[in-house]
Amino acid sequence: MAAITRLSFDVAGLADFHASTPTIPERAITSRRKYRAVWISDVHLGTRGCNAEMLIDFLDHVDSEKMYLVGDIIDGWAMKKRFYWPATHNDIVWRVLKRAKRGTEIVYIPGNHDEMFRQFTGLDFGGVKIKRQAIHTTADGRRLLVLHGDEFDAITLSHRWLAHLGDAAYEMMMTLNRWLNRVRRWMGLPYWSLSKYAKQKVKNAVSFISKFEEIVAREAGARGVDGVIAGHIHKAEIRAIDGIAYYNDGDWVEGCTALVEHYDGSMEILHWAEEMAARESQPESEVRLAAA
Ligand SMILES: [Mn+2]
Repeated sequence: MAAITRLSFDVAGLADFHASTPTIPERAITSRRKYRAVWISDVHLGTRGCNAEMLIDFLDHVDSEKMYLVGDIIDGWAMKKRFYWPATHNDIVWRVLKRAKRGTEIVYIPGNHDEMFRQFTGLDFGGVKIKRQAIHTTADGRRLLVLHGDEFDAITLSHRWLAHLGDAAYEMMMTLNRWLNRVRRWMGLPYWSLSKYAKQKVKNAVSFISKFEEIVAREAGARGVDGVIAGHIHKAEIRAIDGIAYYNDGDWVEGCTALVEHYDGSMEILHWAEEMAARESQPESEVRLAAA
């Protein structure tokens, strides 16, 4: 509970953000690619797994009229265990609030890792509206239900491994596996695979993902909308399931993806690690950005 109090203190401190400056300076806004709407989720701020620099780069290159934060933005679970909050994580909060101030309509739908924000549903923090769910109407008139997705955890039971995403637990298990087998070899014992056990878990995860997608799409169909946008499972996706458009914006722990809506209503997944790699091989575009 102590960590929650500490987190609340940090949230209260956000009021000073407009007067502060980020540690990584913000780049020119004139050259930003603009979309009608952007969805990001599963950022897991407060964990070592969060690719903060990559998200900062994304926010500095992409702009939108509307932005949805689809949950697990801040990882309250991880912060309860161990407080971790580097300056780059503040830089992300700073950029989101700055964006709201500039006129981007921002909707924050807390997930299960940041469920402490659900108590603020209906409130507005510096232009960031907190909601449990939202309906987004695309430029081509489609109604899409936006939710985090943990609502379906009770139905999709084999999800416990998800708690370890954005956590060092999985990596630690792999390291442990190496050491364990080094000792076993030294003792003349055969290889025993802890990683095989882990892979079995991942195999279960694959069937979990398709099950999740189908259940979420079915629920959207039952609610009479044209499609659904979720996060939660760290798997970016655009596909039709029984006539319902299923979208998932992915995450910023492994995939580093965002979902965007173009001005004609078409949707696309941006793979930011690939975008950054492509830009590095074409340094002139970076020069143009700096000059703008
Ligand atoms: Mn989640």
